[in-house]
Amino acid sequence: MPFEAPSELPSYDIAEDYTGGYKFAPIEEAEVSRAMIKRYFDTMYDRAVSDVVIIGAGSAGLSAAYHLAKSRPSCKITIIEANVAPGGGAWLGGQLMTPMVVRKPADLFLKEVGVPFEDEGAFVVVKHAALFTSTLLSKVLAMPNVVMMNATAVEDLIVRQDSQGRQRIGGVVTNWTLVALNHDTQSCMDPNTITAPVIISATGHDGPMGAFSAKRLVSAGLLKELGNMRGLDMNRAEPAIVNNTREVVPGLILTGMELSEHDGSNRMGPTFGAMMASGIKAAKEAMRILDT
Ligand code: AHZ
Repeated sequence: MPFEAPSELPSYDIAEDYTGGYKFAPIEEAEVSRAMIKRYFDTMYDRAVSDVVIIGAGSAGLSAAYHLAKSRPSCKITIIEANVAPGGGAWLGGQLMTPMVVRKPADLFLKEVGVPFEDEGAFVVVKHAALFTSTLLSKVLAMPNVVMMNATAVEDLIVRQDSQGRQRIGGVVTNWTLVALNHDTQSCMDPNTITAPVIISATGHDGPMGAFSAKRLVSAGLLKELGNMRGLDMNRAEPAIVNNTREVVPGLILTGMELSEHDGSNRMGPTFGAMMASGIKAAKEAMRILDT
């Protein structure tokens, strides 16, 4: 017998009882499935056309999402994160230690988001990187214009040609990450697409999936070669990442450590202010493009 949703919602007035009589409102398994499926696929249907797609929900991608979503409440922002757990490398500081160092003036972002810290003069320290990431994530996901699809990988970029023959990034090609990781073991498992006039790529430095868009620009012939991330120098690296955050190909903005692979700039190691400021700059770039 197929499950039929009730036409009128019943009301349940069940009190909590922790003395041995705890009861839940009744449920059908199919209701649970449909509650998830309907919302998820309605969201996918809606976000097949987005205003901005952010690839990667690490510290740079989430900072971009926060600033953009707050500045433009009607902008449809879709975050695609390959991992099951969003947050990228920002669950810990350096060498898997918990405190997170943020150089001033990026502490202003912590104040805005509401993350407490200790002031050390030129920099501040958040007691646990996870406090930063969980607070930022909770704010970003609570914004009604933001959707995040995790466990979903960007496998390719949509490249369009304008009337003058110029190449422009017009969206992303997606697949479930578990599918994306199995293209070598199964015959063709075709992907899905999301179109958007602006893509912000924040996939981190090179790694199993990192620097995704920068590497794809090279293989697609849109960038001659990767600059490759240079050695660690906090004083050179942080301003370079923020000041060079930009639209590298029409329609595609790079932010965070992905930019160091594109440009060949230094890494900064375990200091996160540049990720936040670069994310904010990426959001400002996105608004500039949307306004032109
Ligand atoms: O899972 C990745 C991570 O959450 C995600 N990602 C990568 N490729 C993807 C793809 N589709 C969807 N193809 C993808 N998602 O992108 C996120 C990148 O987060 P991150 O924390 O690695 O990068 P970030 O640039 O936001 O922060 C870098 C933090 C670092 S690394 C570093 C150093 O090595 O010196 N220093 C800092 C502060």
